Amino acid sequence: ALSATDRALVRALWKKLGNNVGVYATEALERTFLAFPSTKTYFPHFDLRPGSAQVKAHGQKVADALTLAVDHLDDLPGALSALSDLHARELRVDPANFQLLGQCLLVTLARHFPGDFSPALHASLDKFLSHAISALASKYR
Ligand code: ZNH
Repeated sequence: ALSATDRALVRALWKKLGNNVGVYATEALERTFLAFPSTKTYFPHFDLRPGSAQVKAHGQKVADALTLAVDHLDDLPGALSALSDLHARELRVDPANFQLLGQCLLVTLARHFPGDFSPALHASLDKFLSHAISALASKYR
């Protein structure tokens, strides 16, 4: 589980991101599509070029889900349960892809906030993302 320190570090970072979580989530998505092109196959109906309004809108949705998760660190499976259902049953996204987006989010935030990105924050953010990802994967079976 996430320790009190993990929670505090993740919450402090989220506070710093403020209204820009969508900006970073969008950048992380763009990075995911470039670094791991197979992820693009889930978005045949999207314009995936950098700066795409569709990717930006989707980035904001992903950001809102992550912010909801940060607000429910005590119950990530509950907070992400409906979204897990959607990905498992309707979208049918291979959950291995969640790790790729998680990794790209970590790299994106590290690049924008190098001064904040201590090994301790790195570890806590990685833990948070792993827990959120396993909650998102929980309805697959
Ligand atoms: Zn996902 C959708 C979240 C990952 C694919 N997503 C979505 C949404 C959200 C999310 C919120 C919206 C929903 C509604 O509308 O209701 N995701 C998310 C998160 C994550 C994810 C949080 C992690 C972390 N996804 C993912 C991946 C992929 C995906 C990795 C692949 C690759 N999603 C998807 C799709 C969709 C979604 C395809 C649908 C889109 C449209 O719009 O169409």
